[in-house]
Amino acid sequence: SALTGAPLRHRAADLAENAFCRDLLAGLSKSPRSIAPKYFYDAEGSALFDRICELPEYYPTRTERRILERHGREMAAVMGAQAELIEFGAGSLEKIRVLLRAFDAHALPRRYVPIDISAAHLEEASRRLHADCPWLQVRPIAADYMKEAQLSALDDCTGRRVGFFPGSTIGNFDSDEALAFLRLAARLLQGGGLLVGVDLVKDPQTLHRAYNDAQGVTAAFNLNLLRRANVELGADFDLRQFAHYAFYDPRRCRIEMHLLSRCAQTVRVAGHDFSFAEGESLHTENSHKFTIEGFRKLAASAGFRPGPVWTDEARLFSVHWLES
Ligand code: AVJ
Repeated sequence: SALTGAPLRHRAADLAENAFCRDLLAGLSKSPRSIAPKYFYDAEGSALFDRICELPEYYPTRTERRILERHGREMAAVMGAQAELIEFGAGSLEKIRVLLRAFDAHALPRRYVPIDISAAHLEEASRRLHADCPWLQVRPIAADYMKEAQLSALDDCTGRRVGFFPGSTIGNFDSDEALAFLRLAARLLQGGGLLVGVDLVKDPQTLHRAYNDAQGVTAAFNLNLLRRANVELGADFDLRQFAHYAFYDPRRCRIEMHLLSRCAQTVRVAGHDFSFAEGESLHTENSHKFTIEGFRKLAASAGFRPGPVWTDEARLFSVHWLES
């Protein structure tokens, strides 16, 4: 077994900078202004997200890890032996280590295929994982997993496919996108299934604190988007003139993150000027929270058969097995 070379970079992934430029210009041109949260994850943003996961206030990562530790054997059983294990938005490849420990030596996955938009971070993490688990074939794919055209490398995965989508990344999507992703996953994983982590609706204070940490790491993560625009697109955002703003909207069951302009100012991005009024927002992320039943209904409407669900005692977080 081997780490099969450098990540297969789809041409479109090499053009990620252009996609960022195009989407940021479009997002700044509309009202209200917004940008997709996938652009948080350059090298610096990925490192900041890893720090968020360690924060005392940010319960999802730690809670999901405990659920995986406690119920991993049941999860490994439904995922089955010799599977092609595909992870969507794999990040630092930390959670898969927890899941892999739960498999019996004779029932391991055949191969692990992490997909992530952050090519350099993925390459480095894949190398580390393979060094620690030399028995595991690791085949990273640097791609945007929402774009089916970038997933042609999956054609080689001819065995039974099972998916892993932890961390409640699904919460970043609006309901149309979540449905589109689940439909795509159900098709890609036909005959197997998807193990997906889903953050749950809970008291607003716990949610608020998780996105407004005392150390300001989440604020730095949010503001890093502007730093990235300055570095990659030659924009001239003054990071001191924007403020991190995150709140829970209980009617929509979601956290919203914004960057608020601290004053009236004009910013130049790739040759275009954008004026911000004092207090004007750039909406950077939604993070939806679900009920267990609500999520199962969503999965069923996308063509999955919802299976077992695992949670922690406080019901902060859930992990679902969906058959496809
Ligand atoms: C990786 C999308 C699950 O929504 O909680 C963490 C990202 N944003 N703190 C989340 C995030 C601010 C995270 N997800």
